[in-house]
Amino acid sequence: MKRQMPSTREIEQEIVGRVKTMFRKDFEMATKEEIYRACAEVVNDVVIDNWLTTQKSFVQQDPKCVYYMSMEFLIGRLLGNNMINMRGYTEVMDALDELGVDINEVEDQEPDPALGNGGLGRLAACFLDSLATLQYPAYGCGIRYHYGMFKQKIEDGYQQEVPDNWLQTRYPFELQRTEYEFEVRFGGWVRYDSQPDGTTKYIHEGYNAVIATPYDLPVTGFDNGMVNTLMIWDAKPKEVFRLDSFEKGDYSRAVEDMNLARNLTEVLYPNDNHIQGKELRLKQQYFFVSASIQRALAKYLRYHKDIKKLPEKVVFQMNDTHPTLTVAELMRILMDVHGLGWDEAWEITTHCVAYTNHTIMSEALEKWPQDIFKRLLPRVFMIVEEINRRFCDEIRAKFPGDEDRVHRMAILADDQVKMAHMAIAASYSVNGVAALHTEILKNVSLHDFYEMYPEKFNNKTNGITQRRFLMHGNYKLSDWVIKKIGRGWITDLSQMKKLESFVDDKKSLDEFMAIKLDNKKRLAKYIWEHNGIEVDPNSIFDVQVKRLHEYKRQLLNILHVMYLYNQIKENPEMDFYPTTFIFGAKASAGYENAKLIIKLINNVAAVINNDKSIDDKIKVVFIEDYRVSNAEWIFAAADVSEQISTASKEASGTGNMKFMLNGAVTIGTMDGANVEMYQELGGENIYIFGMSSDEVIAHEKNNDYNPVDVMNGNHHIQKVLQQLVNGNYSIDNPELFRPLYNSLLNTQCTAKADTYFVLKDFASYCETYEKIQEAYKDKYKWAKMALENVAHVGKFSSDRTIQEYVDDIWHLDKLDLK
Ligand code: H53
Repeated sequence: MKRQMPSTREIEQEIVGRVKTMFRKDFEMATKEEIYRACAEVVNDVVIDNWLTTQKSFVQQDPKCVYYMSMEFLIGRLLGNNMINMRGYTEVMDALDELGVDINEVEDQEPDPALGNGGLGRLAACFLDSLATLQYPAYGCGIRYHYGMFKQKIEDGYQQEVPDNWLQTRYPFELQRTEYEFEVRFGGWVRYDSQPDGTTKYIHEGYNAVIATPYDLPVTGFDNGMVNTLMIWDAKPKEVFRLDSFEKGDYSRAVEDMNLARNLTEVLYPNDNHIQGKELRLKQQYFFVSASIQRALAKYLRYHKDIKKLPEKVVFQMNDTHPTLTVAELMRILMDVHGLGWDEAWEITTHCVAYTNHTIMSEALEKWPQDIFKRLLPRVFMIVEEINRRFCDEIRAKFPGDEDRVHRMAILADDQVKMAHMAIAASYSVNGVAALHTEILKNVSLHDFYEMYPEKFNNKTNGITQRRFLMHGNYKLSDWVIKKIGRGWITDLSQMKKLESFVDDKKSLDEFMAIKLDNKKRLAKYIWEHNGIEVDPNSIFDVQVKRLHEYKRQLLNILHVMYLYNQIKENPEMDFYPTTFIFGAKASAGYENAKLIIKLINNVAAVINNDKSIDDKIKVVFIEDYRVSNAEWIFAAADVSEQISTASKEASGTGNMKFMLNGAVTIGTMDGANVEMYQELGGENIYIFGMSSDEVIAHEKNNDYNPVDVMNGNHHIQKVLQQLVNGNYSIDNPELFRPLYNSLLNTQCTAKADTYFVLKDFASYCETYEKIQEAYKDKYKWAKMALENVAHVGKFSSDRTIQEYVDDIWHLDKLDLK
């Protein structure tokens, strides 16, 4: 039986009661943090009852279950999310109101669990939300990083990274489960033992071991009593450091084990779409993969005898190549622990694992040096060698005489272990994350593999959860939509189509835009409090928030702002609708150009915002520490959504969908899921510019793009590029932005220039932007366009995505919770 949240009155009493018992305080004396903790316990109480009921149904119904294997889960704060999903948000808000406390301030006390970098990690969190809402049994499997994504401080325009110690105080939503601990082994060597029956036993010796301890977090479904589990693994030494091991001469082993455990889960690597190839990262991968498989198999074997039937009950979805060790580790456990032969183990493994590819960027493709891999995981490496040997034979059988192809596709080649190749060789499904991306995988980047296994390839266009990104982040719009079309969209986003009947109704459009204005005021206040910049809520809010990466082209955006500023300076009377350009982005700590782009944005902001002569026509704001919690407010306040990646490079994008859901109009390239947004919206409700992916790919292939030619033909570009290096935006150090200038023009001839076609797309971007300016002046035209975006967002719910994964790949059974 689903347990409901109590009434407002009861919640109020419970909060007061909890404050008393937890902190020995009268409510009036409690800090905001203590009130947050009390609220969390009130909500937890309901969540845990439902968690127990869900577990009981699991045992009774024995459904097939997906293990979503991911190095990242960018879950964001859970209090608000759980209150929404338990249908108790308003009740808690009212109860707190009665007690004279603002719910936003209480929610603000929760650390933002930032166990991910960007799109990939947030997608995993949206998927868990949808799985629980659709009542599908699922476990998220990840790592309990002690330090999540760093906090970003901007000092003198530069990004500074500050550690994110989210576990400094106890996190109220996690539950340590020591009863599900497992051992994970690293290093050592493998001894062969011939058995009397002619088989060989492989014995792993001389290893270092750690104990993996899971912490379970509840994943609540919307209004259905379903609570799935996200297990994040922490490490501890197998044996606490003991003096007797010192006496036994094992001192260094004991210290090694302790250090290994201490380092393993310490920190999330802060790279998005870029792999650094650090040994510790490979250890992290093996650690959580091994522990998760062990727990999954233990759970399976508690209720089933026949390990060969594992694929009937278990599927491991590998989120990018990061958890690809799942393939070899599952093989190892099936053979070395459960005594199966190679063929039996391979049969099971290849029916249990599926792989999602999230990028075509070559720097994101994981390749591990074989020597490191072998030293760290000697037995697993042997298995990879055998997988590779058999896989190469299979290629030869299908394409006789084509040794080039064998070399291109091999898992072990060029002294490296190619993780994507192993993932594809073993998975029964390989999917891309947007239609265009999947086509590029099939026809270009994974073409060899597509020719070998066409049946494995499929597309699953990404999605987002409307519960967090509308109901929680933009409750005013959410309430308005409920008033207009009812509540069905909360679990069936396609119902947003019903808003079509209001797109020509001026009264409705007025209401809709009044909500946008309120949200802009909320963000303007945030900007004032955090940046000390006054922005006009009546100006156009033009927003680009996402990770800083050259392919995402924040540089194109800021160069365009510099161009607009030049235009206004040259023609002060020019007709220009005041616009606030808002940026938010973290750069990987070692990514020099990305960090310099942040500095450029901040310097441009300083110059423009302080230039009285332009009458506040342009304001530029860089929002510090962009993260899930402030993102919700930013999406709600946006008029224009910037989705301007170089066509073919953004696999899907999910920010684009969050803006659309909140009624922003997109300016974007035909890249990733923008293409499908265009199809859903029709050309009138989205602004498309720039080269197509085919054109980009052709230029890359032919190597025939010369940015200098583009510059020579466009004096606006010449001017902004000059301003990059003449001290206009860096008076003290005119050379400061030279590396960006060089990256575009390559005057040094050290590398390829303008890899991401910023200059090539510049003119088209400027022209298209003028149309946005024009459109915004017509209030109802704009309002209609914005509402059309909400009305056509249905496809981009992660509920739709998850249903497709279930239908085509996972084949899960819904849990009956009655
Ligand atoms: O994954 C998102 C996509 C987005 C893509 C992103 C991503 C990462 O965040 C990290 C690594 C990686 O390979 C891909 O860049 O386009 O929307 C979810 O699929």
